[in-house]
Amino acid sequence: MQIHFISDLHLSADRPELTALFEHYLTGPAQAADSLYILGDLFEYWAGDDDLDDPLNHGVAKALAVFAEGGCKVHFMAGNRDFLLSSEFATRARLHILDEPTLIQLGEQRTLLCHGDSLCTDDLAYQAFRNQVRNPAWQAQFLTQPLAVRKQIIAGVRKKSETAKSEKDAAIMDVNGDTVAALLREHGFPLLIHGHTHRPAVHQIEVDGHRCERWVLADWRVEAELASGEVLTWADGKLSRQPL
Ligand code: LP5
Ligand code: MN
Repeated sequence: MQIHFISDLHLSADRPELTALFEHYLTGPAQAADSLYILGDLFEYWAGDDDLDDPLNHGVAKALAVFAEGGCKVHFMAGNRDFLLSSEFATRARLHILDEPTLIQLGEQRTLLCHGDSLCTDDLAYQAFRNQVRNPAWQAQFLTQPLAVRKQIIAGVRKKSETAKSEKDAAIMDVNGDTVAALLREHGFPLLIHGHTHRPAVHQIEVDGHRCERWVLADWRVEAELASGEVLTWADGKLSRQPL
């Protein structure tokens, strides 16, 4: 029994090396997995399921569908860049969309999954933005606009976000300890797995006398035209990281 966790691939047409690495992963190491959890930011951005004819989106959905037909159950949780991904993509890619957070069992270990952005509560500007764009009424209104207009708006937001990030203290873009503790308390002190921060690590934390672990997934990236990624694997009762 193997369970895989990945996040923050940020697939985009600009970085074909990443898509190739993802396809290599699906046809290679992922074949050993019984379940795959994609914990958000699979895509650099997702403008709506009506963008499924885009070659990258179509290709990724197809690769996931072929993979799922091999018998692995694939789960997807929204990230801050692909939260508009919805049932049409899910059907096409043969994956199952998860609520955030979701509690699963890894053997005896109760394990809580989230993307991670909701834990970054010191980043007030981001949380205000998040509250706005995660509002279902806002999303419904946004989706009424033509795809090309949505892509233009997203390009503008991405630019603003990059400028905003360059002006933020790195510490406020990490998780807030009290927010993590409150989440773990609420869910009965499980192990926590998330991505988003691009700060892969295992943190040992104590909440109300309970020892918990927080596993942070690595992002996938391209450096000097070389793509690298990572999968977190649960096998033989323990978690380990495999570089790709
Ligand atoms: O993703 P990452 O790690 O680079 O940065 C995030 C936060 N930024 C975002 C924005 C996304 O990166 C870009 C948009 C993705 C597409 C979404 C699709 C559909 C929605 C359409 C939106 C109109 O999530 C960044 C955090 C960082 O993580 C670390 O946690 O700091 O947050 C910001 O930089 C946000 C800014 O601080 C404030 C918001 C700026 C944009 C304001 C534009 C207002 C437009 C009105 C529309 C609602
Ligand atoms: Mn993210």
